[in-house]
Amino acid sequence: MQPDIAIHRARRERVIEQMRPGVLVLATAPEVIRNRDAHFPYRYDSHFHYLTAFPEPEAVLVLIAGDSGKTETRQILFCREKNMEREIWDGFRFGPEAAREVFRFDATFAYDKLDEELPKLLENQPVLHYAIGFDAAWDARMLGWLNHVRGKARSGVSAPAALLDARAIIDEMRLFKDAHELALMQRAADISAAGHLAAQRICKPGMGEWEIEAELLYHFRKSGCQAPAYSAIVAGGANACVLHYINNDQTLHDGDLLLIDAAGEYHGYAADITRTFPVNGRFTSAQRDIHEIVHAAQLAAIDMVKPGNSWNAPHDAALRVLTQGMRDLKLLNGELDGLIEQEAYKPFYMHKTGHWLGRDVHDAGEYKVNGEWRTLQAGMTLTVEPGLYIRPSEAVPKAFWNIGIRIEDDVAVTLDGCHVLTSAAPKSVSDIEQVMAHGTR
Ligand SMILES: [Mn+2]
Repeated sequence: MQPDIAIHRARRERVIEQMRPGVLVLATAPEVIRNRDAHFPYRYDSHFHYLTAFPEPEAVLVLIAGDSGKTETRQILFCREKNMEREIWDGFRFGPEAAREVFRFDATFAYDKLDEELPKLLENQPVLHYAIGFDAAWDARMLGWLNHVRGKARSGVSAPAALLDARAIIDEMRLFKDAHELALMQRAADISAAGHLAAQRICKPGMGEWEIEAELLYHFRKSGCQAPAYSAIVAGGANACVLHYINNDQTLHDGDLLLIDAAGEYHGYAADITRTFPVNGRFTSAQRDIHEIVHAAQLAAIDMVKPGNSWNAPHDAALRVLTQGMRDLKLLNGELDGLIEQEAYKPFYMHKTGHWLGRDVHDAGEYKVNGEWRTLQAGMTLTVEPGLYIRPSEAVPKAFWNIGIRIEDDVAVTLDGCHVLTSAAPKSVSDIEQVMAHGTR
């Protein structure tokens, strides 16, 4: 898909309207060495790419918002020069001239000219917006440029008197996904769901967690995802009770469950899916009991995702169902409201029920405003992911030991409720057993 450049230019204009008057400077992510002279695969900065669609490293966005109308606004990009020698080794570079036309900037400069040109762009601007503290080396450069401008005070030039975090404006914009973004997220979700379906189809006792991981990554990449959205968790048996287990190097045993938390990234947008199913295709009765509680909690939470509800309403709904379910199974004893109030569920459920989802798997956006949980609104996208994790303990019947179950879907808030982006991944006990026995629901 070609990035829709008009959309990105319009986003920059919206930033300018909110920062007027002032200057914004936003660098993309640096390349990162993996070892010796080998790099990790390059991933641009999410904020930078949201505003530019420009994919190369060594690039800086500058926005200038004059205080009296559009004539003083400018959208500027610094990027690497064309370089035949480097392009033979590393591949195509746009270069400033083509970048200006293709990505619709008013002006572009070579990245090498930052020290020369950037201070000039800071002159006589009252406010500087940049990602303060995000990168120590960049902070040092920025302060150097600021001091350079301050040094010209006697010639009548003023330096920005106020520093603001550029991310405050952009985070809030990124929280609300437009149609273009929702389409990309749906594609990331569809590809990722297909990977989960494939994993359920091939899983058998004796396979390695790494083989299932390979199946997932194969599907993500083959269907067009550029990368996994995060390190896949493929956790058999007791490993499912380790929340961030990513070693994926153990063998899968008959009678155990397998928890998979994995998804792809598609043109900069993440999916985030978790499913838990029996390695041998049939839930034991204890596994089924826990799975049905988590599934019911997840449906109750999804039910609360609608405009006007508090961010925390899905979490509260999930807690209620999880706690009631644990009471029914005698894992907890006491009165429901009291158990919730005392957080008696905490040994079995120690995380929240979701997070914003978008370009980053834990996406930009505040969860509270003025100390109050945020109100859900159309265009917000989040995960809904309750779980139960039961470690061996004298207080728990042995049949439940080492059962770790999480069920996670990606949900977009709509005008009158919500849309589950990831419903193609089999989720219920019956759908999972069907798929594992017959390959299809
Ligand atoms: Mn998640």
